[in-house]
Amino acid sequence: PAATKPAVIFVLGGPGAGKGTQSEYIVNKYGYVHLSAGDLLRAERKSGSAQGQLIDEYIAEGKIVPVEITVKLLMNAIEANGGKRFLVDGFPRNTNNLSGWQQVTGDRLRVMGVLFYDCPEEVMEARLLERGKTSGRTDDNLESIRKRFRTYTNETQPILAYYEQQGLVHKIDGTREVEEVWAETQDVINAFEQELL
Ligand code: UP5
Ligand code: MG
Repeated sequence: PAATKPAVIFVLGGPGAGKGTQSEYIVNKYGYVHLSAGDLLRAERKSGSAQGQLIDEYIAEGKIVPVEITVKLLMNAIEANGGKRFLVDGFPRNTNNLSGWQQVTGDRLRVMGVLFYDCPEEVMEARLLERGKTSGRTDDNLESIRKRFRTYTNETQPILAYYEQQGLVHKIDGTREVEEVWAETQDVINAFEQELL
């Protein structure tokens, strides 16, 4: 029955919009399991597997890694976890991601909706350049950041439009202070929690 299926919330928004920050808050308050597709890919890269080199290049170029790799990492993490509620952060990012996900998950998971952090590029760029001073992320430099923006606009925004048409997108202004963004985020999660009762 639908109520017993694991629930999934997608967390989308441009690079630096605040997906990871808000996801951590949600995890702490509501006990969702946070699955950052980017974090999983970065960890896989470090594992030194054969795929590592490919992932490395895609990330530095701001390109989207082939879905077979990403979906496998996500499904492994979902299956390894007894959790019932998942935040899938930074995925699906293009139509290839979307169809790959749908193919693999079928109707085994319940997609509750999409948290969309909306933020202009100037704000995101400033945040990422600041973070880049200490993050060690190979894509937190101006050249990679601009490539990430282009990929986001060309490939990820159409995915948001797709979910928007289904009435699943909850758009949140991500430019404000973290605590203000968090206040609105909680309203959305509380509504999901009501639906899951
Ligand atoms: N910050 C956050 N919120 C703030 C606020 N309200 N006010 C002021 N500052 C705020 O935040 C970024 C920075 O801003 C931090 O310093 C934070 O303190 C500050 P964060 O919460 O980390 O934002 P987030 O949206 O998570 O930014 P991130 O850089 O992680 O976004 P990306 O979407 O670029 O990164 P991701 O890890 O998802 O993907 C990286 C790459 O992996 C992609 O470019 C792609 O190459 C690859 N990838 C795939 O190929 N497929 C996938 O499915 C996923 C990723
Ligand atoms: Mg992130």
